[in-house]
Amino acid sequence: MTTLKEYAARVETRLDQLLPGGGAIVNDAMRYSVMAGGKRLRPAMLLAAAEMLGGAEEALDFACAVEMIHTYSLIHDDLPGMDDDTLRRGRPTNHVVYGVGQAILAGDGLLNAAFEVMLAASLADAGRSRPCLEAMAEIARGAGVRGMILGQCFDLDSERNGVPASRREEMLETIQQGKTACMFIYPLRAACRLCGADEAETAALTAYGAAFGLLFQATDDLLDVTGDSAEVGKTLGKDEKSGKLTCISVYGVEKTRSRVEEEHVRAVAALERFGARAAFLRKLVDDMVGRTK
Ligand code: GRG
Repeated sequence: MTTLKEYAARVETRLDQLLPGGGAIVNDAMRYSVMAGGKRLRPAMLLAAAEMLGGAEEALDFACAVEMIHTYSLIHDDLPGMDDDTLRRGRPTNHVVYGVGQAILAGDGLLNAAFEVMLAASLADAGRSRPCLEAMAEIARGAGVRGMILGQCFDLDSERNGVPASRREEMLETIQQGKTACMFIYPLRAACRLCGADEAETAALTAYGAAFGLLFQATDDLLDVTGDSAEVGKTLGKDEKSGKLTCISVYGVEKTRSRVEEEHVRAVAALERFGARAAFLRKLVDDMVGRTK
């Protein structure tokens, strides 16, 4: 079985080739955040799902595009107008190093570069354009205003304007489904499109992605109160201070732990139909349960 480390190494080698070289500060700023490490969970998931479904030559470039979009979202999330953070992936955040203006451009540049990469893959072989474009549509859907951006929008709005007690649970679900789970669900669905998966396989991987995403966010919320900042590589303990809607503020630590267990069971169940071929995806979610970074 391929390990997360091996998938991450493949992705990093290809990202290095795909990212534009020097010549302008924005290129340095893009590289600074992309090459700062990161767990590479989303691209690894796309690659592993594609392999499990029979493989697709374009999967690696699509995986890199997903990592570019994810990194853009982190750069923008750290800006003073959003989460206002100074530490990410164990390094000073992009705007601390390059200034707010360049950090905005670096995020914009990464989002655009992701679509350039996916379009280039889609145009490279006329016979493969349809599945590539369908995969690109999945990723655009997940990252857009019905997915990650929507989640971030409600996150910012609830922090700024508050949420009535009667709507906190529902709002938390909307935020976490959007800002976190969509960036697992839709890359998996993209792998399904690239590989011509059938409806049942696509539904199963969608269910896995949703459970994984909610589990991942719940463990992220737990780490914010129980984790070690040096190990996690970002500032911790901020959620409570900012009055953010999190699993902890809505459910408390114990219920959040139970939720992690429930989503774990759901994620594993969703993989059943794939049997031994899903070994990597199964291990990935197992490893998330007690993660410390
Ligand atoms: C700016 C449109 C826009 C969206 C921002 C990603 C995001 C949405 C906000 C970052 C803050 C946050 C808690 C997001 C939830 C998802 C999450 C935990 C992201 C961090 O992902 P990891 O842990 O990061 O996979 P690495 O650095 O390992 O890639």
